[in-house]
Amino acid sequence: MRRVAAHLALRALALVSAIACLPAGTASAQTLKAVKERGALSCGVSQGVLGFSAQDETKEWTGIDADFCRALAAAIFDDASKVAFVALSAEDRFEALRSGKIDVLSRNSTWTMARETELELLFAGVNFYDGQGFLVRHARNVSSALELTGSKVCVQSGTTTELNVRDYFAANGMRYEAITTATAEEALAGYVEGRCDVLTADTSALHGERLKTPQPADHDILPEIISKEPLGPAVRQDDVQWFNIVKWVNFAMLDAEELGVNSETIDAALNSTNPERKRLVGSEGTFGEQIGLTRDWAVRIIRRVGNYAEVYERNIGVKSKLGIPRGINQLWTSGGILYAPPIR
Ligand SMILES: N[C@@H](CCC(=O)N[C@@H](CS)C(=O)NCC(=O)O)C(=O)O
Repeated sequence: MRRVAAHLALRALALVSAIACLPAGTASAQTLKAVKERGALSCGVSQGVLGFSAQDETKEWTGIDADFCRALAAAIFDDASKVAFVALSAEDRFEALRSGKIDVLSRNSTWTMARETELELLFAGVNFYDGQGFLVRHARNVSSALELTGSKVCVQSGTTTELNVRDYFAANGMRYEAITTATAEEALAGYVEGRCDVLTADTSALHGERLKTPQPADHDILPEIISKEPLGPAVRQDDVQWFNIVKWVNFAMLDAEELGVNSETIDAALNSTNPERKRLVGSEGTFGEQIGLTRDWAVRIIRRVGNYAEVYERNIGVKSKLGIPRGINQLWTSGGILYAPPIR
């Protein structure tokens, strides 16, 4: 009896020390393995926000968030097409991530404290600094949001938008009636069909929604930006390796822009003697291996998807249909606030 008890105690001790000796992160490093075994990344996107994640006429997903999914797939598989896009409403997105239905959420989602503390998620960075605005008919003759008292405001549920509009009207002592809808499509229909006289959303999204109205030129985005909406990819809290992969894929695209490395100059960059470029492309150091990827992880991203500027310009930049200038989404070296830590 005593020998059995001693044996059990020894086994328990061995188990405890085995767990204690595991390198940090190993026990939870499941997501990358699961993605590789599945052969595709499961990436949560929106149901259709132009420039961010929306299907084009050929059902191809486009936008900076869709391209971020592709950048992750490129880093992992050296193939940007290995993405299963999962379209999610604002209400459903976080549960889809928490339950494991998706590996990462790349869907115009604002990094807030409660989404990390209450929903137990982690934002891996910011790929667009946005802010909330208002769209109104030009014919209404309004030039400031402070003139909107008494308005019916269309807004989507499950968003920060819904909370900010409440704060804004209360703070300014103004009345309004919220017409809350489950989808962006219904919110826009409510606005176009006159059930509400104002549409509120992230300003970048309003540019896209305006393009969907019958006469875009008949609608104005008011000058007030009433909130901070740092948008970026989110992951679960249980896998530090995966968190680092998602975080550094975003940073690599920004660092590549800063170092002047893009999809056209990537081959030349492989022979660069500049120390920062060498670390980016992996001709020096083992940074990719350290996050569970390959030495050429960033090369794969840049070659197959592009650096941040390329992704921005083709999806939302001034030459795209949306035509949104870089503004604060310039790199810090050009007067903006995008600043990625160094690869070193
Ligand atoms: N950034 C805000 C708003 C995000 C959001 O869901 N905006 C709506 C309004 S444009 C949207 O993307 N709808 C598209 C959809 O539900 O698929 C948040 O994270 O709560």
